[in-house]
Amino acid sequence: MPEVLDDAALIVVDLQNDFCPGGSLAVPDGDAVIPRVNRWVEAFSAQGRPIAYTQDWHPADHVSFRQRGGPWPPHCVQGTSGAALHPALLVRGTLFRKAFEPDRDAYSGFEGVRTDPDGRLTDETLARWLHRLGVRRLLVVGLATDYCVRATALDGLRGGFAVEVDPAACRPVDVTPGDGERALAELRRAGAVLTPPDA
Ligand code: VGL
Ligand code: ZN
Repeated sequence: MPEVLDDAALIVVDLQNDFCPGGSLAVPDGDAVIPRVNRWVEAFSAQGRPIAYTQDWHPADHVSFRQRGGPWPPHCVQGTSGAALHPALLVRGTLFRKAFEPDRDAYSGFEGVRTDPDGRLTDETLARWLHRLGVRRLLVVGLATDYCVRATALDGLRGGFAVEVDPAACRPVDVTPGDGERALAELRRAGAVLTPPDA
């Protein structure tokens, strides 16, 4: 079992059907990260450490969609199967939803709010929840390296957390080839630690 520090939380970013093969905004090989992510979920939950799952959660007329002049095909529309977490993902934690306002996009999990067990949005942000639980370090994994993983990790660093990103548990969209690698280099420069592949 990989090592988990006692002030750490795991942040699983947007491991949703639409970002996996067959989805409307499929990240190449997106579902290939699931075994490695599940291993982290097992390790964090065995240590009793918090796990946050972020979920891109757009209204049907979201500003990021092409029909409104945005860069993306429609994806992760609230309540659809495309927006659901991938069925092979182990879910043992708390769900945070983001980008649910029609006219505003949000890549970072830190723009998300906690959902209660009935799936209703609360007003508790991810940062507030992490502080409430005494978390000081984050391990960030999921999709996509060059968008929501990048934005979440950078916000974590700005918020004063020690941030680790496991590249083997992430995949990029790579709209331009190399975007994923550039995002990892930027994260390292900003102070994030990249998990070695043999962790
Ligand atoms: C994402 C593009 C659009 C992501 C979300 O989760 O990385 N990418 N919406
Ligand atoms: Zn989105």
